[in-house]
Amino acid sequence: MNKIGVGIIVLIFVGTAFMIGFLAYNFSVVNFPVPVVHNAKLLGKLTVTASNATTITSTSTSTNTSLPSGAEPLPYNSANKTVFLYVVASSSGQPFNFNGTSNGQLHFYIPAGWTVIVHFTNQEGLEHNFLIIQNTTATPGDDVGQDGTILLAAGTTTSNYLNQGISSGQTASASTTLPAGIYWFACGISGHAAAGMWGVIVSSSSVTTPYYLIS
Ligand SMILES: [Cu+2]
Repeated sequence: MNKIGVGIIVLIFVGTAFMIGFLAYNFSVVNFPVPVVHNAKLLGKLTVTASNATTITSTSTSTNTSLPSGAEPLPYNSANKTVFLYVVASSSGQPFNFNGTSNGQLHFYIPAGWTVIVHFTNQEGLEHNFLIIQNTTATPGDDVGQDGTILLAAGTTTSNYLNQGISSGQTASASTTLPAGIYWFACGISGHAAAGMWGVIVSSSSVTTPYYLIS
């Protein structure tokens, strides 16, 4: 074998060794971390731990309570099992909103059987009202009274809700007790809920501290 032949063989060995090292490096960098990140995301969604929970202090006691990730506490009084919902038809953004949300984005979570006290303020040019409905349909139509049973009416009545609300700058209040279940809150004025003015209330025995989530 001449010198050129030896050189070619050496080059082949060196090149092969380099490629094996390169592939092993890429395999470790690209493949190894993926399952770890994936698991971390799943754990974050499924469990509440100290690192992703929000610690809050209630308005009436000094009890610290952990909430699900992304949740914000609602004001409440655990002594008389009351939660306060401050709801605003906001003047910023699109007109058919509650606290800037629409179409079921805003979810209130309350302990089953607690009393809900609603303070509903209208900042919007159009008249609006606030209803809590035991709904029997998936999404609201033009007349929400046809979509279930009205349990609470603020700024209107259970019979005049289609065209009676409060004007801009006014606040109306109402209260009711909600057994375990899933409800809508919605503006009852004809077509307003269908245009987006509704959200969800979850009353559950698994909720101990009232909170809300916006999806
Ligand atoms: Cu309305």
